[in-house]
Amino acid sequence: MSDLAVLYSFRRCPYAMRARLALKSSGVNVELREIVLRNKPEHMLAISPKATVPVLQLNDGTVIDESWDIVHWATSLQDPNNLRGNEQRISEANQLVTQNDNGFKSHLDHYKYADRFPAFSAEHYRGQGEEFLAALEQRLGQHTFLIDDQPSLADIGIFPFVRQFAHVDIEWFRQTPYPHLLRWFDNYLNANLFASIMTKFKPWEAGQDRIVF
Ligand SMILES: N[C@@H](CCC(=O)N[C@@H](CS)C(=O)NCC(=O)O)C(=O)O
Repeated sequence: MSDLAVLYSFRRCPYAMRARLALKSSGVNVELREIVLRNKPEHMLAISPKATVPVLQLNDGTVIDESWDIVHWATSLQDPNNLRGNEQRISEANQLVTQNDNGFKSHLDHYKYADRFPAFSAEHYRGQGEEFLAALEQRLGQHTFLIDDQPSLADIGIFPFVRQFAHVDIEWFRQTPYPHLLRWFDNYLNANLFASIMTKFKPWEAGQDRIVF
């Protein structure tokens, strides 16, 4: 058995991105197994029948298959960039990420795949998602990052979703009246941390050399 925890991940999944951002930021190494959603490895399905990525299996067999739990696991082990901070900062990040996951993500999916949700137009769904962007803009007008002037769990937890929303129609996104959000977006997009989690890997196959991430 590997001495490293194993992470099943999918490069373009925002939940998996959030987990990889936390792992890279913390410096906790794992064995990365890239998957494709239409062909999930048997081992991944065996340890996590709900069949979503990311999935992390620790060497004692424990399975963590919620991205936000992986973020907490990694940053609790070590947190050189101080993403966590005190209880209040962590709790604020948890609340914002809950809004992202329980509200914004659904608007994002409806906007991105509007043809599958013909009840309303893409613009309608975009407008619903935009309310969250406006709330982020307000925060980012007050400080450099979402919680304060330093990156926190909230920034790595939410950035991948804003990025996906932006890329549905990047020209629209760039002309929105949210200068602070655009600054924050560009800052993260161009950051080495983000580049470091977007390396492309071939889908994992049993028996291959392990990829230490
Ligand atoms: N709440 C889960 C959601 C993960 C999730 O929905 N991941 C998507 C990909 S972005 C997935 O694996 N979907 C299953 C599929 O498309 O087969 C988490 O935070 O980890």
